[in-house]
Amino acid sequence: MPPDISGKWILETNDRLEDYMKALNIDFATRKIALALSQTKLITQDGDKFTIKTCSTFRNYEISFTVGVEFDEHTVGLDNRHVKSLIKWEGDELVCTQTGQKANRGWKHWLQSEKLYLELTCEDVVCLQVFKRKE
Ligand code: VLZ
Repeated sequence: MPPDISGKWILETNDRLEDYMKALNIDFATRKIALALSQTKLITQDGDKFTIKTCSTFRNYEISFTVGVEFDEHTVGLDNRHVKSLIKWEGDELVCTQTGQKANRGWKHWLQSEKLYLELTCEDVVCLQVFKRKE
């Protein structure tokens, strides 16, 4: 059984988010706002079907997918690119590959000591976010 990452998660720490946003060519103003704000992840998980909502007071971003089924992702409000996204379980890690203009792009989620981890990768930049459960 894969781990259950569903729930409401609040950002606790952020490492290299600005570099990740720069690698995606996200503009200066958006980067400064995004860095200053907290983020909340709202995740629903029903078997292989997921919805992940990344929420802030500034902007929200949502994806829905089925594990193992590639889909067209348009990163509206982030870098506004079109990528082909494929998400799979690799052991206990939920791993996304985003194929498109940017090399080595993707993310992974995993649980570790009650925390939700997210590694966001683009080119040579790896951003690490740690979330804790929100009551
Ligand atoms: O999450 O890829 O949980 O889509 C920076 C946010 C990047 C800028 C966030 C501020 C990327 C706007 C989130 C707030 C919405 C991401 C995936 C894994 C699911």
